[in-house]
Amino acid sequence: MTIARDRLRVAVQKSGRLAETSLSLLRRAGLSFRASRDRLFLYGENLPIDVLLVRDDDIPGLLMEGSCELGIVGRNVLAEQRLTALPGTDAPAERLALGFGGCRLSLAVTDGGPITVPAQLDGLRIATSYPGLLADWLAVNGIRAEIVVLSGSVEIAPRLGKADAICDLVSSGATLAANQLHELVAILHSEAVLAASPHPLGSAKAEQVERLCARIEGAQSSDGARLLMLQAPRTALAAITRLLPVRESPSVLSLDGLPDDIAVQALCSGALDWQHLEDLKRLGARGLMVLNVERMLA
Ligand code: PRT
Ligand code: ZN
Repeated sequence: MTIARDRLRVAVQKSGRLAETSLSLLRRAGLSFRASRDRLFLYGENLPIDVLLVRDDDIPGLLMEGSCELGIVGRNVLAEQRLTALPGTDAPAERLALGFGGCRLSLAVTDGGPITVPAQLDGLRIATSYPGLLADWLAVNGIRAEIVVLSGSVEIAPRLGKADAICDLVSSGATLAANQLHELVAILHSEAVLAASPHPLGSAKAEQVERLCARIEGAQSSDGARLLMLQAPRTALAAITRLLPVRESPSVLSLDGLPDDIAVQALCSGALDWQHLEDLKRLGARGLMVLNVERMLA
């Protein structure tokens, strides 16, 4: 099925943990928007790309029915949808990992309780909002447990006597600790991902998707990227390169009238603090300059 709609549509969480960062990522990819009156739609002003603001749980369904071509959603939601979808239906695919909204889906048990390893869950009850992912993990690990499906407040199930363990999202671990629970094992590592509709796209839209993905990757890689420029004796190059948190091979240029010297341009990630610069200077570098990288395109 080819989708008959000219503009690309990206589904994004309306409010919640992923909402703000998802929109700021799209803005950093160069998109600008105008909100509709009902605030459910953001019209792309400079590219034929609109944003639909929805609940995160609705995003896989919107991709499957073809109402949106792309969506930003937790891998946990996407993977659960894939495992619980009707057989024969095409599931949306993860296109890019986006590096925010990090968390893990973990099995957790009561502090000081008898369960210390997952195998001891055999024959017990586990409360979760992720029955698909939990059932899959239990099957792979040969554990037969009863899955108690809850839509929220999973962490209080053991105290209410509804379950012997839980399987829930954890980020800092504070919620588990506040409920006298601790992690046994993480069954899925999650983060926000760009997911794509399984439906084939026409060439114009496919091109827009590629363009947006390249821009998002560029926006991600320019985060924390610095360009270091310096001059140094040619003999110091190897020692200088060893000191740098380089992302790729530095460019080495010759200097007019100075055959024994070079200019180096290196794309670096992470901190390039005063100590780094002083260490480079000690190796003979001079004219050191660190520049923030505004935009990158691979
Ligand atoms: O309204 P809508 O349905 O859109 O939002 P929602 O309430 O279902 O989702 P939301 O905004 O809570 O989470 C959206 C996505 O953020 C999730 O699908 C995950 O991919 C990701 N994410 C990252 C998290 C967490 N971290 C997280 N800590 N989602 C939920 N939690 C909850 C967890 O369920 C538990 O209750 O936070 C609690 C644990 O946090 P810690 O820090 O105490 O460990
Ligand atoms: Zn939700």
